[in-house]
Amino acid sequence: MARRGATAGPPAPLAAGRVVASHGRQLMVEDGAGRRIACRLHGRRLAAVCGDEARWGYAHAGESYGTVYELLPRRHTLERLTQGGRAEVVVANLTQLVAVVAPLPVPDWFVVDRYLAAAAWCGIHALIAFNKAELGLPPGAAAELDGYAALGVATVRCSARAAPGIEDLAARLRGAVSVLVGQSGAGKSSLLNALAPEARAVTQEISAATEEGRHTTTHAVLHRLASGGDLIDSPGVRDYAPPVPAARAVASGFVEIQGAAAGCRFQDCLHLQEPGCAVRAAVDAGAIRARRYESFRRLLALARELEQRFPERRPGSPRR
Ligand SMILES: Nc1nc2c(ncn2[C@@H]2O[C@H](COP(=O)(O)OP(=O)(O)O)[C@@H](O)[C@H]2O)c(=O)[nH]1
Ligand SMILES: [Mg+2]
Ligand SMILES: [Zn+2]
Repeated sequence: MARRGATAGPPAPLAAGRVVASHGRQLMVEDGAGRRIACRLHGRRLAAVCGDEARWGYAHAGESYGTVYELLPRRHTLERLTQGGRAEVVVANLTQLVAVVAPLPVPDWFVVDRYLAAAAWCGIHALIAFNKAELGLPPGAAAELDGYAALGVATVRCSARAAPGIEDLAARLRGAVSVLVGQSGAGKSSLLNALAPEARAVTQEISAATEEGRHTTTHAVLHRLASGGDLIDSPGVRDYAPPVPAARAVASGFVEIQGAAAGCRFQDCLHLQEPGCAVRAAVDAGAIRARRYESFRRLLALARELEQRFPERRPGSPRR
């Protein structure tokens, strides 16, 4: 059953573009001039995410949508752990992660730690934006933010509704490809709209082109900021978990635990009940925050659970 044009190869030459939104097989691609072109993926083997660099063209003259024929190798990717224990790429080619928290919904600092660990594992910079700052800080938030600042994590207090702070955030986004992550309702989309007022219209246009048409953020969308930098808004996730490395490497997601671990008696110390553990000693002495240590223990438990459920993931086993 010969389809028209089925045997035709990709048109030459292909143009370079960047995937700014992806929804199933339907994409929005931005070309070098900043034009957005609705595209489809060629063939079943390609799978694109927001931030992917693509090579595209029009399969037939006069067609209203383009076709992506090729995706270039990804540099940094933000991934999440699926129910089935697999790593799923959320966005590609980002350089910075912005964990957004707010007085409401009540911050889940364990989720913040999981995002920070994910950023460390994928080798990108991370910062915390405390949004809705005009509502004031809920109990415990100041201590948490000070704790992160002491670890060298930049924390910006800002508001999508009031001026102070948004300039600080804009300055930190300049020259970076950043993704806004965090609990649903923290104000990610509102921050994007405050930083790029045209984003609302662009988001609606993209939703229409990639069907849906809903107002809540259902998939990641990349926007260029007039103040400099690219910003990706992502849907809120109730319970983000990163693909954890092997149990022994989990500490590398926690800068202060990694630092203290050099003093442990055993090189393969997991920092649980081992004698001579410098990490436990630092927690007992208050030099490492107990809540951060609890975060570490939860991710360590997840790593061990995954090693049980998926023995092929164990270090030394052939991957996947
Ligand atoms: N008071 C206040 N409300 C905000 C602020 N930013 C966002 N909101 C509100 O918080 C709710 C969730 O915002 P939204 O941007 O959709 O959150 P998202 O799920 O993280 O994208 C909306 O009702 C916003 O109007 C802020 O800086 N101050
Ligand atoms: Mg949103
Ligand atoms: Zn130890």
